[in-house]
Amino acid sequence: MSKIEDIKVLVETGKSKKVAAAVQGALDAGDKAQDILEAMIASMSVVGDKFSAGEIFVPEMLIAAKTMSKGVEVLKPVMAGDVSNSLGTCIMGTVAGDLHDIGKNLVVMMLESAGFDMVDLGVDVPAEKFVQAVKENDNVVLVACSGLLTTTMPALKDAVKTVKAAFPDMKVIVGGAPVTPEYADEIGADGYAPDAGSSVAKAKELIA
Ligand code: B12
Repeated sequence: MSKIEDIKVLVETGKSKKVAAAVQGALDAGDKAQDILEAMIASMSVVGDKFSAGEIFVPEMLIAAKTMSKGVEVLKPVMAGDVSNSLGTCIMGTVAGDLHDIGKNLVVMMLESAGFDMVDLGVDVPAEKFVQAVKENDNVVLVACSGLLTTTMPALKDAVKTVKAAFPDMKVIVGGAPVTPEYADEIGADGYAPDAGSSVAKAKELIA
């Protein structure tokens, strides 16, 4: 089995103590950080499918998530860009009622590498807290909201509406598995990106 295949098995089976060494091993053997990351993302889909099929439950999902996060920690310094010019501050969080943060953390990592000063509000962020963070931080140019559940899509709408009501000119980008470009448009967001990689181009386009 290739080193990347090994990592996928470790994430899918939640072997959090072994994953960091495996990721480092793959890097040392010449595998690209991006390929390792994509493999781990694919593994989370496998985990989601198993959950849907009733083969695993919330605790197993949680352990897989923890495992992936430990793997990402090893990739972070490798993926970080060398940025000297700040593009401005971006406030990011997962919306109210939603505890999913792996995707958000990847977007934070990519935007940070691209030159944004990131303020990460974490998960389960009430709409008002995004507004408060815009007020409390300097040079905020972008608000980014993540939502992973169909049940928290209204919270995404609420976050966009609340930020726009307080700061009509503030650019807001949204994303997360159930979000579509049409939905982003419908709720008044300025932009949407399907993944962390493409979030960089969209974010830069929005603040240009
Ligand atoms: C791990 C996981 C969990 C973990 C989360 C731990 C953590 N620290 O994040 C735990 C165990 C807590 C969890 C709980 C639940 N989960 Co869950 N979970 C998942 C799982 C398996 C993986 C999610 C993930 O990390 N994916 C990998 C990342 C990299 O992808 P991503 O999040 O989509 O992010 C990418 C893009 O979407 C985008 N992106 C994300 N955010 C943003 C924001 C912006 C601005 C932009 C531009 C882009 C962007 O970029 C990211 C990187 O490329 C998914 C299955 C799946 N296929 O997604 C289910 C899934 C999301 N969960 C689901 C469910 C049902 C739940 C629970 C309700 C289960 C329960 N009965 O309790 C709870 C809800 C808890 C809550 N209130 O939030 C369902 C959602 C179904 C739906 N349509 O709503 C899924 C799809 C599983 C399934 N197949 O049924 N879950």
